[in-house]
Amino acid sequence: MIFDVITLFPQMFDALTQYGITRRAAEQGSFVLHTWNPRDFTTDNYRTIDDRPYGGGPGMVMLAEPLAGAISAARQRQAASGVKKSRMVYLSPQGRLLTHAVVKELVAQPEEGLILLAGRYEGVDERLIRQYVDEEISIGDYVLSGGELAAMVLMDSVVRQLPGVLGDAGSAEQDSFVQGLLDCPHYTRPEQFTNSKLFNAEAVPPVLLSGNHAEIQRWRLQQSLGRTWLCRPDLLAVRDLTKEESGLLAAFQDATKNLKS
Ligand code: 9WO
Repeated sequence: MIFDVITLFPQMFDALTQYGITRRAAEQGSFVLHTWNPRDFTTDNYRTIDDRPYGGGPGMVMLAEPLAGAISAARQRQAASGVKKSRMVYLSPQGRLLTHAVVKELVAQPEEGLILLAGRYEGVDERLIRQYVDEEISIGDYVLSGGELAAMVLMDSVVRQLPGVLGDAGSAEQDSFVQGLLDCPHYTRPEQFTNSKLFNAEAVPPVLLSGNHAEIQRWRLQQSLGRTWLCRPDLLAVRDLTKEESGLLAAFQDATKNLKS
């Protein structure tokens, strides 16, 4: 997968290429990331990339021309490396919400190049958006200081779904949301906190120590269903439950009721 990012702060993207799973994915060529600084596409002596908004008001607006220069350079590089179609995405609070379904849609077009525009200041000249941007994507209803972190969130969520990126072949399929459910609880050693000043004694659920894999799988599914019902009932409303799942959830709900009374 090929990403080109238009950004005033290219070094921020080291967070993606220098750490963890996404670093390994870059090293093994699962994705390629190029950054383009609009400042390098300015033509004046001051290398100006912003100006005051028409109509007045606080803050500055990113100039259309340096951005268009950077976008064109990114498109040319993508075309030269064999990309048939580049999809131009602007990260903004006005965009379509990034969900697992959107991530899957992007992963399903690996031959398509993505160009991500990360804005700064109060935003970008609207004519640049109208004439160059195919789609706006939001990562949530809040304002950031710029689009860079949103671009990295998008790329991270896409890259971990690419084939061969997660060591354990089944891991991406087992991720929370892949099944439309929240994740189950996780436990690791020690089995008991003894003499700990930091933790009260609290047992690991015995089923996880039983070695019965079928039972463990059922318990985990039940926990996922129960947590989704408790924390995100909206997710359950858009998903049909199998007979087994309905039974597991009913038992979870029953147990919760007993806790309350
Ligand atoms: C600045 C601002 C100031 C006062 C009132 C409203 C305001 N909105 C903005 C604004 O949206 N600034 C943007 C900062 C300009 C473009 C890049 N920025 C950005 C992108 N902030 N937040 C995002 C973003 C992107 C994707 N998903 C969530 C947030």
